Amino acid sequence: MEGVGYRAGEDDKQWSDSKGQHSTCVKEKQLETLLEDLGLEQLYPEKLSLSTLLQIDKKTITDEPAKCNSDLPWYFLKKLMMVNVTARNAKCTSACESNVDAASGKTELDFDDLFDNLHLGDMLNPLDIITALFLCSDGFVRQEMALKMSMCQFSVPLLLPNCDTNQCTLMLWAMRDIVKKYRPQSLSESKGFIEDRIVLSELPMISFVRLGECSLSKSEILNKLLSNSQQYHDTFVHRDMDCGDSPRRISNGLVEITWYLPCGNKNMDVFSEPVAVANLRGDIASFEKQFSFLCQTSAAVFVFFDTLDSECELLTNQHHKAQIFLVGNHQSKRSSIDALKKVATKQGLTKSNILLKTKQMNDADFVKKLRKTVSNVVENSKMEMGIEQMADIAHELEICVDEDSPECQTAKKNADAITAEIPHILQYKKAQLPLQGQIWKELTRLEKEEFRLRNVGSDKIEDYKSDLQIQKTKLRVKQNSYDMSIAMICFINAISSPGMERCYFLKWMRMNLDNVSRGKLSDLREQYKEKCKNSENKEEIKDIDRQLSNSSLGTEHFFREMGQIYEASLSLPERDPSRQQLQHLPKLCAQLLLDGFPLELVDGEASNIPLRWVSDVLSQLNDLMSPKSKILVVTVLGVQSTGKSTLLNTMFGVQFAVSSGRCTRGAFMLLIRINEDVKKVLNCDFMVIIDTEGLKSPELAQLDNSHEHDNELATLVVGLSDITIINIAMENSTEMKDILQIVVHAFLRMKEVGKKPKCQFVYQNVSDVSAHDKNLRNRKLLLQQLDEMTQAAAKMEKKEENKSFTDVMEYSPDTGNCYIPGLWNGNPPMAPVNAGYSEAVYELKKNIIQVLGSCESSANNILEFREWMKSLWNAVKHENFIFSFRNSLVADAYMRLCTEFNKWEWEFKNEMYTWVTHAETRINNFGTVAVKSEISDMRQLLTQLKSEACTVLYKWETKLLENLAKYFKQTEGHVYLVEGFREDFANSAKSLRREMESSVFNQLTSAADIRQGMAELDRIKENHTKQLEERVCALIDKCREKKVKMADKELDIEFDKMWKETVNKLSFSKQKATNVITNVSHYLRDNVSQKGSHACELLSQNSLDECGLVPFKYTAEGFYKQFKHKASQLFNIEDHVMALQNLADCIITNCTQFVTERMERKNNYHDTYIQEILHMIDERLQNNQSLKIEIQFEVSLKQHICGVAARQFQKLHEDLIRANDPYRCLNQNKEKFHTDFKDVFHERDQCQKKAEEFTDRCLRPAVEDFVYRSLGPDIIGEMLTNQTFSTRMFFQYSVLLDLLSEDDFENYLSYICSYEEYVKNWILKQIVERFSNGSTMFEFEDQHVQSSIRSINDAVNKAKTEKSGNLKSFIQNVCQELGDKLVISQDALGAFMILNNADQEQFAHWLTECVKDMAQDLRVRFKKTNIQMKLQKLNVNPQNELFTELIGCGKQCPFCAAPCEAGGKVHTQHWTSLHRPQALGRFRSHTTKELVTDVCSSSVISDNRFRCTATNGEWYPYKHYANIFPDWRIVPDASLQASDYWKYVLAKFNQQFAEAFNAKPADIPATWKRIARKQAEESIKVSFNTK
Ligand SMILES: Nc1nc2c(ncn2[C@@H]2O[C@H](COP(=O)(O)OP(=O)(O)O)[C@@H](O)[C@H]2O)c(=O)[nH]1
Ligand SMILES: [Mg+2]
Ligand SMILES: [Zn+2]
Ligand SMILES: [Zn+2]
Repeated sequence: MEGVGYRAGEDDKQWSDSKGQHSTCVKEKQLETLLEDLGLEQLYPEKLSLSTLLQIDKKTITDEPAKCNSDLPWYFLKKLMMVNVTARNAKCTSACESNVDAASGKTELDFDDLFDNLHLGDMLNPLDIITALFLCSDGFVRQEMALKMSMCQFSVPLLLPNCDTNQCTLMLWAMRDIVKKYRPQSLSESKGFIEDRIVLSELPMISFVRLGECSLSKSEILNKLLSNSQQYHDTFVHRDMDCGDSPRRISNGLVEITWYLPCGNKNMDVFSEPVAVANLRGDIASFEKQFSFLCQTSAAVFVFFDTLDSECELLTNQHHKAQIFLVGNHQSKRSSIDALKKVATKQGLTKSNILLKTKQMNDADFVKKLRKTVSNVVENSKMEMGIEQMADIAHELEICVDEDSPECQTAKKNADAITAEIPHILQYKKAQLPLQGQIWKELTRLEKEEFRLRNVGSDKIEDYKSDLQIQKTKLRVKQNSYDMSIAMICFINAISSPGMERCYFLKWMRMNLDNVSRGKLSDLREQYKEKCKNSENKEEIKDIDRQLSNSSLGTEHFFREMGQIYEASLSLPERDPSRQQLQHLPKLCAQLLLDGFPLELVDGEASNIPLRWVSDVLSQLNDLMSPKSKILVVTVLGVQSTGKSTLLNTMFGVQFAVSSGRCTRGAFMLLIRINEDVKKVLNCDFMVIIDTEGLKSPELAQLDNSHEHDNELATLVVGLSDITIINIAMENSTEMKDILQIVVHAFLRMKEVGKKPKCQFVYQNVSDVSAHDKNLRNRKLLLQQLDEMTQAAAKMEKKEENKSFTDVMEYSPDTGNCYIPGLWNGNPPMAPVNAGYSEAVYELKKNIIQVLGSCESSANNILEFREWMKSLWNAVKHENFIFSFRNSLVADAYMRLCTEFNKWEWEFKNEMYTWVTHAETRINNFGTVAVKSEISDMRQLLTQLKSEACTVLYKWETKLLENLAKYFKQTEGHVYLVEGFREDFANSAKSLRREMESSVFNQLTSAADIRQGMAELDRIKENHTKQLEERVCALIDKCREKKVKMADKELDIEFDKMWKETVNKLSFSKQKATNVITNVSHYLRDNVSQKGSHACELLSQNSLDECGLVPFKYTAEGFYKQFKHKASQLFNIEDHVMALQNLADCIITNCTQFVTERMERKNNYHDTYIQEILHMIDERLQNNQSLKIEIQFEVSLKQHICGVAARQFQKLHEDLIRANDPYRCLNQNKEKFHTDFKDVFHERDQCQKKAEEFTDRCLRPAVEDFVYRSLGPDIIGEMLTNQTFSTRMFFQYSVLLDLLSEDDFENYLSYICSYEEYVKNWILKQIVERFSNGSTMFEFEDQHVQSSIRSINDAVNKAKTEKSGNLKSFIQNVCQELGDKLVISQDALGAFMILNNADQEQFAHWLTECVKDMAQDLRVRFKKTNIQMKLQKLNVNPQNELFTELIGCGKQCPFCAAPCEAGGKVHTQHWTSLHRPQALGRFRSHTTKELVTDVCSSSVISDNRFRCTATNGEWYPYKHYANIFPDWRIVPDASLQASDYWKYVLAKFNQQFAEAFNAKPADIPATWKRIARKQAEESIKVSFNTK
C-alpha cells in the first residue's frame, strides 16, 4: 500500500514513529508481536527449512480456507509452492473467533466481544506476511519462495528490512535460482533468445521511491506501467488488493524488485529491452540506507511526492550515480511549484526529469508518460548492473548480504574451485570423470550381453559367459587403475561437510554447472535446429546429438562418478585400503536423499543402473530412517518436454530440472516427508517421487536402441510406482500413441509379475471448462485404443489372455483422467503462471493422495523398494521380461503362502489320520463285546462311516478354502503378489480332499472286509471256547463230587482226558486260503487293458507266477523294435537304457517298501493293496514322461512288481489263516484252561491273577497298538515344525546345503541319480537325529500311554458303578467303554473270560494296580526300543509321508531333472530354483564325448537348440522350449550366480562324474574353477531366497 498520507491516522503515526527516539522499545517489538500474531515466533530467525515446508501434511489434503492469522503464512506458502497467483490474496474468515465462541459456550450477545472481534480480526498486509516469512526462512526456502514468486510474476524482495534491528539485507542468494528467458529487440529477427540467471544479468534498474506523503498509489502505477494493454497484472501489492490497505507493521523499508522482459514482438512489448524495476516501501526519509543503495545501483530513481520541502537534504545529499526523476501529483493542493523548482535547480534537473500528474491527466495518460520516460532512460542508460554486483555497494552501506554467512562462502569457494576451469565440457569429463565414460558404457554392454547372449555364436554358452565375466573384471580393474581426480576429491570432500554448508555447496555446484553448460548447449541447439530443417543431414544430426549429450554437465555426473568409483572399488579385496576409504559413500548419499536431494536411479546415458551403488545407498537410507518406514511411489511418464518436471515441481514444490537446456535422460528419485498428522491416512512415512527424462525425445530418438531404452525405463518406473502419472500434451498425438504403447507394455509386464500399479492420465493444455464432458467421446476412443494396444502388447509378450486395458491396470475412465490448462497465462516471459494450471494440479495432487490413501495393500519399505528395483532391472536386461522376472519379494510371499498352506494341509491330514484310526477301531471292534452302537450289519456301519468321512472331508476342504480366502484378504505381506497362484492352491485343496477321500475309503473298506472275514472265525472260536468251558465246569463238579482230596497229578490226568475227548468231538472245518495271485492278475489285467490290446497281448505272454523271480533287468529289446529306424540317431541308447533301469529300480524300491509295510502290519490281504501299487507305478511313470517309455517296459515292470507282491501277499494271507486256525488257537489256550481249572477247583482267589492276565493279554497289546497308531502323525507333526520341512524350497535348500557340507562325491552322485532314495534316507536321518536325543519321543509316547490309562481307569470306574455283580459283564462293560479307543484282541479276551469267578470289587482293585505297573513297564520298554525299530511299527510312515509332502507334484526339469518346487500338488506351472549343468544329467557332446557344461537356465535364452523324444528327435530352439514343455517355467538365472553351486560341484568332481557317466570330463570354463565353496553356499542362499 502506498500513500500513507492519504489515509491519515494510524498510518502516519506508524511511519513517523520510526523516527521518534521515544518509541524505540515499542518499535523493537513490532516484529516480535507480528510474528506472534502469525504464530511464527518459533521459526525466527531463519529456521523454516525446505524439508519442513515440502512435507505433506493435513493442510495439503484438506482445502480449508485460512481461519485465523496463524493460518495465513501457511496458506500463502502452500499456494505459493504450487505457483498459484492468488497466493497473496490471503484473508482469514472470522471462523476462528466464532469457533472460540462456540467452544466457550457463550450464547448471550456480548457487544464488547463483538467489538473485540473486529479488532482482533484486523487484517494483515500481505507484505507483512511475505516479509515475516522471508525473515523466518533459511536460504533454501527463500530461494524457493523467490523463484515461485517470480514465476507468478510477483515482485520479490531485494532488500529485506528487519524493523526490530533496523538492519536490512540484500536478497542475492534468494534470487540466485531465478533464470529468465527473453528476446530483446536485437534478436527478434533471428528468433534467438537470451537465457540467463537473473542475478548475473546486467540490466538497468529503475527504482521508485516515495518522499513524504503521496496520494498516488505508486505500486498501482507501477503495475500499470509493467502490464501490457491486453492484460493487467498485479506485480506489486497495492492498496486495492485484498488486505492491501491494511497498515504495514514490519514491511516498511522493504525494497522489492521485478523485471520487465521483452518477448521480441514490438506490438506487445512495453519496453523493447529488459529492465529491472525496484520499489521501496515507506518514506525515503525513514529509510535512507535503502534510498542510498537504490541511488547507487539504479539507472534512475523516480521519487513520488505530494509536497516537497525545499530544505530537504535527502535528495541533495546523495552522492548518486542514478538520474533522479521527480513525480508529483498536481491534484494535491499541497504541492508547491516553488519548492519543486528549488530542488530541481539544486539537483540540476531538467524539465524532462520532472513529471507531474495534472488534473486533466487520467491514470492511463500518466502511465504512458511515465513509460516513455522510463524507455528513454533504459535505452540511453550506461548504468547496468547485475544484482551480484550490488553486493559490494550493499557492503559499503553496511547493508548485509544474505550470502555473507561463512557456510555459504566456504561452499561457494569449494564449488568454484571445481567449476572454475571448464574450458571444454567433454574434455573435462574425460579428465575428471573418467570412470563413467566409455568404460561404463562397455560394462553396461557386457552386463546386458551376459543376460541376453545375443552373440553367443558357439555352442558353449558357459564358456562365453565366463569370458564375458573376465572382460567385465578387466574393465573394473581398469576403472580402479585411475587415481581419483582432483575434481572428485574436492567434490567428495565438500559433500562430506556438515549440514548447511553441504546444501549450499550442492546448490552452488548446480548453479555453476548450469551456467557452464547453458552457454555451450544453446549453441548446439541452434545448430540442431538448423540441421533439422533438412532431413538429409541424418549423420550430422546424430553427431550433434552426441555432442549435446557430451556437453551436458550437472551434479548428477559427479554423483554418477561417485557411484562408479564405489562399484569399481567393490571388486578390490575386502581389506584393501582404497576400498575401505570409499565405504562411507553410500551413507553420504543416503543422507543427501533424506535432505531432499535427488538420486539418479537410471543413468540414461549408459541406460543402466549401477545396481550395487544404488542398492547400497538405499540400504543406508533404510538404516537412517526409523525402522520399517513405508514409502509410496509416484512417478511420471511422458514424452520429453511436455511439462512433466514442471508438473511434479508444481505439485510437490520440488526442483527437478526443468528443461534447463540440458538434454538428459534417465530417472531421478527424491523423498518427501509425510507429516505425522497424515501418516495414518496415507499409511506411509515418505513419498518417493520419480521423474523420468528423455522418453521419446526427438533428439535422442536418433541414437541407437532408443526404443529399447525407452521400454526399459518405462518398465522400471512403472514397476516401482504405486501410481503412475501418464503425461500427455494434447498437441502431439502421434508421440502420445508411442508413449501409450510403451506404457501398456510396462503395465502388462507388471500385471504378469503380480503388481498392479494405479495409473492417472494427465492431459496438458486443455483449458476448456467443459473439457471433461467434451472429452467423454475422446476418452472412449482412447480406451478403445488402449485396449487394442493391450492386445498387441499381450501378443508380443505371449500373454494373450489380457484383452483390455483395465485387465492390466487399475484405471477408471471416469476418475483416472485429469485435464490441466496451459501453464502460462499469456505470453512468456511476462506471463504469470495460470491460476487454472495451479488449481488443476492441486486437484490432481489431492486426487493422487486420496487414491494412494485408499490402497488396500500396505506400502513397501525401502528394502522392498530396493528389491523391486533390482529384480525389475535384472529382468529388463533380459530380452523377454515376463519370462525372466524373478523377485525375492514375490518368492518370499510365495514361500509364506506355501508354508501356510502346508500347515493347513497337515492339520487336515492329521485330523483325518485321527479320524481314520478311530473309525478303524470301531470296525475292528465290530461284532464284539466292545461294540456300543446299535448297528448290527457291517455294510451298514461302513456306509455310515463313509458318509461321516465325507462330511468331515468336506468340512476340511471348506476350511482350507476359507483359510485361503482369508489369507488373500490380508493387507500385510504383499499377498497380492501371489494372487496369480491362488487358483493353484484352491485346486490343490480340492485335489487333496479327493485324494484323502479315496485313501480313507480304501482304508475303511479294507478294514471292514478284513474284519468281516474274521467274524466267521471268531464265531467258531467263541463256540469252541464255550463248549470247552462247559466241559471244564462239568469236570470240576465231577471231581468235587468224589469228595476225596484229589492230588494235582490226578487232576492233570482228568483234565487231559477231558480235553482230548472234547477237542475230538468239536468240528474243525479247515479255512480255505484265497488265491491272492489270481486276484492280483485280475487287477493287473484291468490296469493294463487301458493301454490297448498290444499291452494285453504282452501281458499274456508271461504268467504272473513266473514274474519277479529274478531281479528286474531292462533290455532295450522292445525299444529297438519300436524305434529301429531312427534309434541310433535319436539319442544315446546306453543312456536311455540306464535311465529307464534307474526309474524301474526306483519304482521297485518304492513298491517293495509298500509291501513290506503291509506285511509288517500283519493284517489280512486286501485288494486295495494291489490297486494302490498299480496306482503308484502309474504315477511315477507319468512323472517321467520325458523319457520315452515304451509299453514293453511298462508291462514287464508291472508284471515284475505284481509278481513279487502277489507272492508276498499270498504268504501274508496264508500266515494269517494259519495263525487264526481254530484248532491251533484252542490248543494254544490249553495251558490256560488247565491252570484255571485247577484254581477254580481249589477255590483259590483268582482276582490278582486274573487282573494281571487281563492286563497282560488284553490291555497291553491294545495300548501298545494305540501308541504306535498315534505316534506316526506326532512324528510328522514334530518334523514339520522344523523349517527344513516347511516348504519344498526350503527342503531342497537344506538338502543341498547338507550335501555341500559333506562335499562327498558319492553323496552328490546318489542325490543326482537316485534322488528319491537319497532323499528318503535323508529324511529318515533327520528323523532319527531329531528323536535320538532329547525326550520328545518319550513325551509323545507317555502322553498316549497316559491317555490310555486314563481311559481304562475311567472305564473301570464307570463299570464299577453298574454293579452287575458278574465279572463277565463287568469286563464287557469295561471293553465297551474302551471300544472307541482300544482294539482288544478277541482271542485273548475269550480265553480270559473262561472259568472266571473272581470277585468284582477285588478284581477292579487289582486291575487298577496292574494297569499302573503296566504303564510303568511300557514306559521302560518304549525307552529301550530304538527309534528305527519304532518307525517300522508305525501305522503312518513318517518318512514316506514327509517325502510325499515335500516331493509335491514329483515332476523334474525336462532338461536337468532338478525337482519341481511349486507349492500345492496341483499347479499350472512347474519350476525349480536351481537348474544344474547338463553334465549332471549325463549329457555329453555327440562328437567329443565330453560332458556338457550348459545350464538350462542359460540355454533357454540362447539361440541353441535341443532334441529329445518329446521333439521326436528333431532339433528345436531352446528359446521356444515352452512349446514342447508347456507346463514348465524355466527362468533365466537372474543373479547370474544361482548355478554357482552346481558349477562348483561339477568343477570339483569333473573327473569322477565323467567316470561315473562313462564320458570324458567336461571342459570347465575358467571362472567356474574360481568358485569357492563359500560362494557355492552363498549362491543357494540367493536362489532359495533364504538370505
Ligand atoms: N506453453 C506451455 N509450456 C509449458 C507447459 N508446461 C511446461 N511448459 C514448459 O515446457 C518446458 C519443458 O518442461 P519440462 O517440465 O522440463 O518438461 P519435461 O521434459 O516433460 O520434464 C519448460 O520450459 C516449461 O516451462 C504448458 O502447459 N504450456
Ligand atoms: Mg523433465
Ligand atoms: Zn533344468
Ligand atoms: Zn510341479
